[in-house]
Amino acid sequence: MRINRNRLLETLKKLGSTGREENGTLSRVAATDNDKAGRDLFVSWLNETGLTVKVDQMGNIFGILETEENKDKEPIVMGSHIDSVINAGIYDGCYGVLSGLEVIRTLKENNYKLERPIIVAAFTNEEGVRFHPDMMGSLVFAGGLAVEEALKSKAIENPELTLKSELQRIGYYGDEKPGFFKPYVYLELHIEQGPILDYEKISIGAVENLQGISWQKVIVYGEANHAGTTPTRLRKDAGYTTAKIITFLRDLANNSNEKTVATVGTIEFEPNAINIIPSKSIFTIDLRNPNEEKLKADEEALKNYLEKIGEEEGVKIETERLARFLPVTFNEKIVKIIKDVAKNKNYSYRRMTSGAGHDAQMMSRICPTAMIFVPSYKGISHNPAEFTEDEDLVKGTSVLLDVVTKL
Ligand code: HGY
Ligand code: MN
Ligand code: MN
Repeated sequence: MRINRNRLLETLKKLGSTGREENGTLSRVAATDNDKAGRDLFVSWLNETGLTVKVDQMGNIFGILETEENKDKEPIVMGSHIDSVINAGIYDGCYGVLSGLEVIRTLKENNYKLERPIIVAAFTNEEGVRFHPDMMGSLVFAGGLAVEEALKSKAIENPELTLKSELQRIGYYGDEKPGFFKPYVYLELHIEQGPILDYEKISIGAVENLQGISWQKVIVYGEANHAGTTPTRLRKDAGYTTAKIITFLRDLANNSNEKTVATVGTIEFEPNAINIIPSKSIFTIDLRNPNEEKLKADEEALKNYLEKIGEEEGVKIETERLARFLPVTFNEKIVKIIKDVAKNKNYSYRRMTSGAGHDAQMMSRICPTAMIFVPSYKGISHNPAEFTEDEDLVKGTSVLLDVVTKL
């Protein structure tokens, strides 16, 4: 039994060209019209394939293939997400969802006798760009956040809009209660989004664990003042303070032999004028480490630094927790099956850690879970230059098919 290579690549390209901005960039950000366009296309493919389509209150979409005989058994679930970051590539998330669809299509065409139902899932707001935290749809499905809570989260561009109002607006505020079924296993095929497989020329990553994530929003309150007349020693400069915090974070990462990574991805000054010392700075910190003790120590070091620099600069600093996820270890039995399948197909493979967050991080709370990676060209991701060779894409989906039949 072999997947249909052209159909897989076709669906990837088609979804990749859906929900683009006028200027051609791909930003299918959660619960926007662009996201709706991608969702509608995916649902049309599920219907075309004759699957039962269910949507839950978080807008998570499930394509279900079950029979009279097997419908009471826990299903095998292959999932990921089809929402994207701003100005994204076409593979992040979509590759895993469309590979799940391709696997189901292949099983169906070959009248494969399924012991269990099989489901392809597309989780809402994996990226967490517009609504915090990220991996939100799978987090709620896995019982890590109450659905009422999640639906109240506000859109960062307009606090009038909530996830609920936006899901209703795009027609994906579904009836099913998140967690309306318990998976037998959860498998997520994803591009690595990092440089290891590409650098080492290895085709398949058997992902054994995923690092912890800490997201915070920081607000620095300084004092607006004249850029020309105010002597440096009298300044309460929110901008300068922010710059000191960003360099502190880089030093923290550089000094961590346990590979801490730190990112300040968003920043805004008020009043944001060339000749006014910023009175306020609002920015976000993304801190990650595979080791929970180390991540906690990093958060502690940051907290102490904020107190110190606040004193020194005479500014007030507030923080708000946006997301905090523990590192997870995936199911060793499934990781072994992934390795065995890759080996039987004579594909090169290696065990590895995921640097990125994924829905699998949440689903591992409720069922045996593991991930399969394929190489990302030069490790580039969250960038339109994100790229994976067709050969590697096909290998990954073929491994997913064989892992599913083995399970
Ligand atoms: O942030 C992440 O790692 C994921 O892309 N949401
Ligand atoms: Mn992703
Ligand atoms: Mn992503």
